[in-house]
Amino acid sequence: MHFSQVKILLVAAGAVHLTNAHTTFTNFFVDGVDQGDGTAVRMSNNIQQATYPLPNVTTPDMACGVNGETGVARIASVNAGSRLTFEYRAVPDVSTVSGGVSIDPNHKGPCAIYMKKVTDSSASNNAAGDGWFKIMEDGYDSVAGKWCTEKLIPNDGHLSATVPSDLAPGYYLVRPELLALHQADKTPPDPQFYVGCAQIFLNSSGSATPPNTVAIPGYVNMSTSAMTYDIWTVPLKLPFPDFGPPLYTGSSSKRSIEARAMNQTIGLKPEGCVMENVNWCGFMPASYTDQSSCYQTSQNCSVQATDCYNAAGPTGSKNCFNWEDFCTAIHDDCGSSLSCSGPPSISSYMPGSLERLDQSKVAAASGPMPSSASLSGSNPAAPMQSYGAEPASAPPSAVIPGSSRLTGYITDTGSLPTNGSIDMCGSKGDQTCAEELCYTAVYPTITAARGANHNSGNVLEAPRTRG
Ligand SMILES: [Cu+2]
Repeated sequence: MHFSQVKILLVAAGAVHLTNAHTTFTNFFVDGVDQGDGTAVRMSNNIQQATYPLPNVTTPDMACGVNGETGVARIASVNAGSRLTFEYRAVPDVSTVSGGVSIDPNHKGPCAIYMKKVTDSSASNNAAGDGWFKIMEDGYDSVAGKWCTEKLIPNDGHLSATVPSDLAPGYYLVRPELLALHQADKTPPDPQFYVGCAQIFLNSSGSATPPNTVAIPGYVNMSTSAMTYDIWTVPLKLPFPDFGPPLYTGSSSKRSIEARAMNQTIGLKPEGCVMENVNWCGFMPASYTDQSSCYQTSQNCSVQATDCYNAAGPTGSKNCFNWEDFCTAIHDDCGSSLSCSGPPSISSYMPGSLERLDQSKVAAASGPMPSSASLSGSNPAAPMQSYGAEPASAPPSAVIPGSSRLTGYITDTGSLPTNGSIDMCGSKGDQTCAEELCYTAVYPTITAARGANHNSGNVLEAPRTRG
C-alpha cells in the first residue's frame, strides 16, 4: 500500500469519527500560549482508544484518565492567576484531519477543572486519591440553552480556568473533566467521563491550601444524582445537580508574607533541547569533519528520530517528521563529499511556532469564570521557557502531510529493505561509504518511518464499545 492510499484511509477514518466523536484532552495553553501537543499532559497511550470515555465512575483512572498514573517528563511553568486553557479533540492527531472537531454535539453535559498539589507532578502514582479541589465548573447555561460541552464545539474544544492567585507555590496536577450525559438516562445508566491531567509548577507568592478537597475516585458514584440526570427531558429539571467539592476561587487579598519562595527544578525543558514532540526532546547531534564521523552523527540523529516516534502517542509525530528531515540532510551530507562537515543548520527544519490564543476571545467564549483578575488580555511575558528557541516570526504550525515524508527511504509500507545499505549509499556514488556504517545509520530511520506510520495510522476504525 502506498502512502497516498494510507492518507486517503486516514481521512476516511477521520470522517467516520466525526459522526460518533468521542474526545480527549490533548494539550493546554498557559495565558494563551500553547505548550505543545501532549507536552506535560498525561493521556492514554492507546492510540486507537485514547478518546474513549472511562468505563465507570469509580475506576482509579477517574483521576487522570487511562495511563494517568504515569508521569511524563515535562512540567509546564505557570504563574498564579494565569489563565489555563485545555483543548479537547475528537481526533488527537490533528495532522491526520483538517477542521477537526472537539466533541460530538450529542455529548451534552457539565465541565469542571480540578487541581491537586503533589510533591512532583512528573512522578508516577500520585493522581488517584485525596487532595483534589475544584477551580472551575460549568453545567447548564439556561440563558444560552447550552451545556458546557456544547460550548466547546464553537470554541475549538477549549475549556478555561484561572488559577487562584493565592495558592501555595509548587507542583500540581490540573485535571479538566467533561461529563457526557447522553446515555445517563438509559438502563443501566452510562455517564461518560473524559479526563486527563496537565503537569504544572505554580510560581506563586501565595500560601493557601484549599480546605475542601475530595478523593478521586470516590467523589461520585452511581448514587450521585448527576450520574443519572436525564438531559433529554423537556423541559430540563433545573438547576442541574452539581457534584464534587465547592468551587475554590481563592482571594487575591489573602496573600501571605510568609510564603516560601520556591523554584521549579523538575520537568523543565532540558538544556540543549532543540526540537520537541510531545515530551520528547531532540539534541543536536555531534559535529563532524569527515565521512566516518558524519555517519556516526547520522546514526545518532536517526536513533533520536526513533525515540521521537516511539514516544509520540495519540497526538502524533508531526515534529518527528521535521527531525527526520534534518537527519536526512545529515545523511545526504555524508554521501555528498569525502570532506563533509556539519551538521547543517537545523533552522529550516524547525516546526512552526506554537499557537497563541486571542485571550479576549477565550474569555468571551468561556463559561462562568471564578475570577475576573486575569481577563485583561494576553500576557506577552507568559511562561515561554518551554519554547524560547522558536522564532516569534515563524509561520503558524503547518499540517505536515505524511504522504510526502520518508519517500527517500521507503516507497511501499508493505516491504522493508533487507539490506539497509540500499540506495542510501549507492545512489550517492559514494564508494567509501562502509556498508556497516551505512546500515546502522539508515536502518533506525526506516524503523522510525514505520513507527510514524503506525502512530498516525488510525487506518482501521477501532470498534466502538460505547456510544
Ligand atoms: Cu462518545
